Amino acid sequence: MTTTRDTLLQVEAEKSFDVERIRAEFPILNQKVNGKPLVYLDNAATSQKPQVVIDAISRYYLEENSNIHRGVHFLSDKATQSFEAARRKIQRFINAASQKEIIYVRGTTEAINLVAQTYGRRNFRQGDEILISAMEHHSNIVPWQMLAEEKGLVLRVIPMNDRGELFLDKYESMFNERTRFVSVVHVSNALGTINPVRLMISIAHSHGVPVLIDGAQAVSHGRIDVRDLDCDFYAFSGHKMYGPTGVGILYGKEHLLEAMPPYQGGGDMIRTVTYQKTTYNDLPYKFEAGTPNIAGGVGLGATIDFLNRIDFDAAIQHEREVFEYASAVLPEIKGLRVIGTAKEKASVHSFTLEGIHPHDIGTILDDEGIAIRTGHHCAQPVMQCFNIPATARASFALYNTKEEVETLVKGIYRVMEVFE
Ligand code: C6P
Repeated sequence: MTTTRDTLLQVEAEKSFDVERIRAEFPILNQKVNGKPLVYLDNAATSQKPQVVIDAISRYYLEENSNIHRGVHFLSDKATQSFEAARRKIQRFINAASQKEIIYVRGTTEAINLVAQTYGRRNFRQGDEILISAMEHHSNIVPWQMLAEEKGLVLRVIPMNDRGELFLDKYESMFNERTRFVSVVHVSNALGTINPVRLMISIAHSHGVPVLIDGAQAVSHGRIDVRDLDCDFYAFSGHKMYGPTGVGILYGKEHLLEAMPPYQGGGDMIRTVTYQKTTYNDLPYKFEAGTPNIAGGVGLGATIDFLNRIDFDAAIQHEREVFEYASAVLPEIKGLRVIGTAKEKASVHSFTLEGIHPHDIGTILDDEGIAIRTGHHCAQPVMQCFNIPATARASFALYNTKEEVETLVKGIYRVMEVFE
């Protein structure tokens, strides 16, 4: 007879983190590249997807495919339910107060553009100031620059030190009566720095200024609680957190979203339309014009189920141990310079090798079956700050292992041999 205690023990056992069992859930990892076992260390660009997410997308198309919020028929109802159930899972995952605060978008880039083009266009006037940081991805620079050009705004940049940490005292002193908005990255994709966003938000709020957090690199490396952070907006992409491409989330506080004009016009975002006047739908649909990425939303819901099932906290702990191992061994390589040495870091190791262009590092590592990213990582101003054209970047996920770090180190020595 199975007792409650047996069941509890079984659940606990399921939850303890076994990296080999997790790797088995990611079929793509089990392959050879250039005759060597694949070592996938380009997770900051996009993470791999577990079988359950691939199956959920496939099942959606095989069994449920239909347009949502529109039909009275069986399939439309089923598809709508799956898509909306996923929204509620995402809401719980980031601890948002209401599903009205969860807007489906294409990804982080679209989420930031949405806020710039709606909240920003409505609320900013000539001479108003927006604060961003010195370590932003282009997605959190260009949308604000475009708006600044159109409306005569001033974009101000919170500086950082040579370890890649923001100067918080300087940040605080940048607020004045023209400061209208702060938009900062949670975890830098080029440096790995974890910014103290909770503190930064409370400083901004003490000046009455709302804050958007670019969480593209943060959601898969730690628990995000938007109410605890008290951020006004939080943006992230499904594909960097083991979910599908083409779907992401803008979280926004309900009262802010309520007061914002729509982003795009079209189907589903309206309540009534005449040639004279259109009235808009309720949240969150007001911001979701046209047929959304339904399969993507369903896939993202399955991703959340996956993260909950495997014990996300244990996975984060495992990833942290692998990352710390890499942090210890990489700097020991002679001629290797780590770019971004902040005290608080996650997932990303950017580096250069003396006398060797990062693209050559990437190409030779690829011969060894190791996938990393090389270049400016869509963060050209960060490269300018460090006076380098590019870096090689190894970025980690919950399925990476210490053995893979060792393969990377051997690969780097191989690169150096080639250039000797
Ligand atoms: N960074 C990287 O290799 P999208 O493309 O919309 O899903 O995410 C954009 C984005 C925004 N902010 C940060 C901090 C990011 O890292 C990214 C995407 C990838 O670093 C692709 S350039």
